[in-house]
Amino acid sequence: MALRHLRGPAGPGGWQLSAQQAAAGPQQNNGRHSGGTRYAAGVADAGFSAAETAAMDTALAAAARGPRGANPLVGAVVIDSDGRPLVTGYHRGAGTPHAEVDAISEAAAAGVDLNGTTMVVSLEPCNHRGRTGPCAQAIIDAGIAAVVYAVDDPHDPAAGGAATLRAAGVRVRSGLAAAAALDLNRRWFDAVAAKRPFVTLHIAQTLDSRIAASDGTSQWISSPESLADNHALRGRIDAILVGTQTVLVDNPRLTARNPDGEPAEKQPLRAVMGLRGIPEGAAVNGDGDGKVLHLPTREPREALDRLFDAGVRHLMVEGGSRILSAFLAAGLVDELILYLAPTLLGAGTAALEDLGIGTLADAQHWDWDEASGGAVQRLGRDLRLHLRPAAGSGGTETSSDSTPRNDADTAAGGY
Ligand code: AOF
Ligand code: ZN
Repeated sequence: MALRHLRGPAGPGGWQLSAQQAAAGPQQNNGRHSGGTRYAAGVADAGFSAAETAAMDTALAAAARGPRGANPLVGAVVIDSDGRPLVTGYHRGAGTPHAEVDAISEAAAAGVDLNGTTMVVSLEPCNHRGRTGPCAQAIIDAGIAAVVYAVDDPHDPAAGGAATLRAAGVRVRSGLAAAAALDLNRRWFDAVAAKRPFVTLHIAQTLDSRIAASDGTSQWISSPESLADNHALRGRIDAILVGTQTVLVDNPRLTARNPDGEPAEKQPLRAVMGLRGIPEGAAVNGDGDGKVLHLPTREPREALDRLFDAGVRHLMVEGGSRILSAFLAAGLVDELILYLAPTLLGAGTAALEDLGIGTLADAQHWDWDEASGGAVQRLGRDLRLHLRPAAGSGGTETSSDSTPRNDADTAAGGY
């Protein structure tokens, strides 16, 4: 995996446009940028028509409807030679059709001929057959004459679609709305560059940030609707992670289950992090399906490296509070989903422990994430809050040395 055209992180985390993407203007179909036209990303996109610019806005809005995870959010709009939009597609998550194929399928279903049209897409069309694809070939097969895309795909196995399209005679330009497209998937680009899974962290808590009562009872703080939402997420991720403490205390199964309690079709790898072993009879061992992995470490980054080597590209960190805190303190959370129950406990286990923040100036800042269903949703009695780290805040990756050590995090305690 290598990066092409993208640079980063700039300081702790955060992406910058490359000189090519930020300053060179649209890349022309000879594969070299023209050099003559300069544009400030997000201000004016010289070299692109008003119809293409409007189509890219629509594509970015459509992209944001998909779920975050192993794959980036991508949208595609096809316009005719008069600039009229014909179809819009977007990617609905790893394993489902890519945005380009979604748009092409929509056209096929509606009987719309795409010969001679222009596809405007928020990421370079992929060139590989992964879980799906390759999109470049699907575009060629559909007879699409021109492609305008926002940013290059930095993911090596998928990259190279632009060259394939050009070789087939498709006119290709890139750089339109590059800043917005990079920002939409900022943390996904970071994860790809760092060769680690995209990390979603989940907290189910009371109004006063408790995840269990004083006596340890915690089932259930969340509404049935929140639990169902979380199980749907479990069915989309590659792996779910808890600490050994959670295995010893809560003995969770960590399987994805349908609302009727039946196991979902796709099950995540169940990962347990911590130095203590997993007891033989622990529910997490399942029925010997081999989908359980013990990670004998307390370092989030080390756990992520091992999971990445095991093929995990989207991880959900489930708990408990020490694991949640360690990932947050290390800046290794890309997406935060918080189920907030209208309940008070006043005492009990707090969702988070010390994050190593001693003064307000060091606070972690988060943005409300309007993508993937919105920043705030009502799920039964609960609120589901959706956030992502603010650019350049404490929520960006730091060295693991900054992970706070707890007194309890010893041989006796730990994860
Ligand atoms: C596209 N269009 O809508 C998306 C792309 O495993 P796969 O087959 O789903 O491929 C995943 C990779 O494809 C992902 O890492 C990224 O490089 C690219 N995502 N590409 O042409 C899309 N989501
Ligand atoms: Zn693709």
